[in-house]
Amino acid sequence: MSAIESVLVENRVFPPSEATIKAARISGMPAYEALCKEAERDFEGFWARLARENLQWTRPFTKTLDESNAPFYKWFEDGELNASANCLDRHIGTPVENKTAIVFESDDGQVSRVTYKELLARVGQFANALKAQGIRKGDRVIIYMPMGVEGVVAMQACARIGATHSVVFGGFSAKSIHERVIDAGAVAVVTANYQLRGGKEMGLKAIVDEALAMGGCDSVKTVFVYMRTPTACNMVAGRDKTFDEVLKGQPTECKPEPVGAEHPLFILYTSGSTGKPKGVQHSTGGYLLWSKLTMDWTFDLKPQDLFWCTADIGWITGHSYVAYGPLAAGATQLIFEGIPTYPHSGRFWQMIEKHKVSIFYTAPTAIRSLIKAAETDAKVHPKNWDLTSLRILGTVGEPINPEAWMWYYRNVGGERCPIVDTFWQTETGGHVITPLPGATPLVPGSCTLPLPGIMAAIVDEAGHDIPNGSGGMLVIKRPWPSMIRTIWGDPERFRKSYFPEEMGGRIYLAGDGAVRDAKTGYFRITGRIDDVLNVSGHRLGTMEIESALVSKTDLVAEAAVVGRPDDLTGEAVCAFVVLKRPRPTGEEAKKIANELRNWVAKEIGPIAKPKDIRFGENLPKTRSGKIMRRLLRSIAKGEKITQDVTTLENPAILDQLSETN
Ligand code: 6R9
Repeated sequence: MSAIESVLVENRVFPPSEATIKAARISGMPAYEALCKEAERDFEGFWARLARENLQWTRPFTKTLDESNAPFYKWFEDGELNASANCLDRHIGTPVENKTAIVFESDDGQVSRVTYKELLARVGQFANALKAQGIRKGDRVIIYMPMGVEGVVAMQACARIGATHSVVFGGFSAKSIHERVIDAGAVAVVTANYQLRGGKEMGLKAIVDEALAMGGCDSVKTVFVYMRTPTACNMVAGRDKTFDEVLKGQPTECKPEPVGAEHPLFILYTSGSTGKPKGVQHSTGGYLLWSKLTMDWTFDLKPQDLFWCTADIGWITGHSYVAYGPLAAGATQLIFEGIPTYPHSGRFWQMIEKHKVSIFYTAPTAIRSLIKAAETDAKVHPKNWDLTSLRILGTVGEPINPEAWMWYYRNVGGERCPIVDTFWQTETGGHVITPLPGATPLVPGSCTLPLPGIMAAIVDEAGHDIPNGSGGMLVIKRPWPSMIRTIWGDPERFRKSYFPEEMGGRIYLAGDGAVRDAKTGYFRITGRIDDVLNVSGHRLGTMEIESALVSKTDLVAEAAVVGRPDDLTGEAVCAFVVLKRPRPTGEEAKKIANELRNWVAKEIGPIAKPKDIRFGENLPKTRSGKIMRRLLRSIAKGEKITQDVTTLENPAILDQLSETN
């Protein structure tokens, strides 16, 4: 596509076809607007209606929303339900019970299927195994698992007995697990001996062992080990038990434990702008309502759909649109163990053809890398596969550039499938701003309009509305059911991070910049306004990476991390480092840069590895000693320096910091 076209396409509009509108659950813009009006007219009544229609309550709620202790909002508080019962038991005795819940494709292409009835039995049996190991309602369980049925079973089993799970992404380090075990006070870890990705067997249990050996993890009494491969792994007597051992003799029936609607279903750690990752705490009732509702609204789910969300269960997307939403909605979903580039970069397209996927949900970063692959090797271009089963496409995790959007629309969707560019966050629990496939006219690169009941706006620092056409901070002015409830163990940080006093302390600050189109009011997200980077759709705190770097105390004196734009990963990590020895150059600099990259991978995970590492004798600072991050961002981008640098003690460092290694 030419550069001119790519600029023009931003003004192009793709309305849904008449047929799509006619067949959709939310059929046309008037239907969307009617829901928005209903929410405005009777906010609580709207949510109460949806909560009653979409969830099964063992004890009905009588109060919808409690704002008395804002921003600690409570939804459906006196109601009781069980999340697992709402995902599984509710389908028993209906035509869904014998429907396939999960189609699993392993890394090496083997396919297996589980029906709802079978999944319920597996969840029940694992829930009994958890109980037999003394795990009770309210306990926290860490899950560190590969992508597969067992990870979902573990999450659902926790939910079934009222234990709060905290899934740690399989690419995170021992140190990350250690931090989360301690912060959450976990009593157990569920893991696998190995995971299989891209034809490689990678240890998971060994990393758990390393984490638990770091000290302070006495709360962990049991480690459940799923034997994904026949390869043996270290087992600590008395603590570690294989799935086979714990499941043996356990009945498949386990009564779901009713919990209050506000009971914490899970904690999911995510990067913030300061300090260690935040344990985002989600509720049971409001969260589940949202994941079910958005399956129907955003994905227009139909009984015959084959839904595929490619996200890992270690991320919020894998919670809402793998572990909970599709099951609560009674969908058949595909779960894939491997990676999009193995054994070749046409794997996704091949799998869509093979399983007749009808709804496909992935990240812009995956699309960009597959575009690049298809452009260099015609054999992996999507045109080599029959993708006519697709009817809806989705993206999540970062802004999608109009070029990538157009490519996805044309080459994957055959100019037939609406693309839902879903904006949301770990904290929002599910989609908040997104097109609806049978209603919203699409504009490439825009997440378009808020879902009904989401009072999204763009404001200035004081919380005043900014007119359409000008950029500002994205906020949500009223609470919504699936919002973050608190930061686990740190309510003050919750309040400070998301509900700034300057805005009155009740409005949710998303942490993203956004602008609304002057004519249509459509939202376009312009990226984070805090010190959070988005690398391939993964959130990373600059502070976290800085702490990791300076924790290499034999080598690093000081470090500053910023993001810079990257064609493939959206943003790339760029680290400026002052060593405790003379500034290295040439081969030595390359060697140390690699050593530091591997160190960061070990401390946080490979996704946090800095792409650029630059060495200076010192860092540019203001008179008061603050690192001039804006200046560093310009240097990282390779821009000409226009900022005032007269306060710099040693202007020569600007040249030093421009050299990459
Ligand atoms: C679901 C998820 C949240 C951050 C968010 C924003 C970015 C997500 C986006 C998007 C533009 C979209 N983001 N979706 N930016 N358009 N459709 O990704 O959660 O990992 O917590 O990241 O991702 O910057 O603030 P999480």
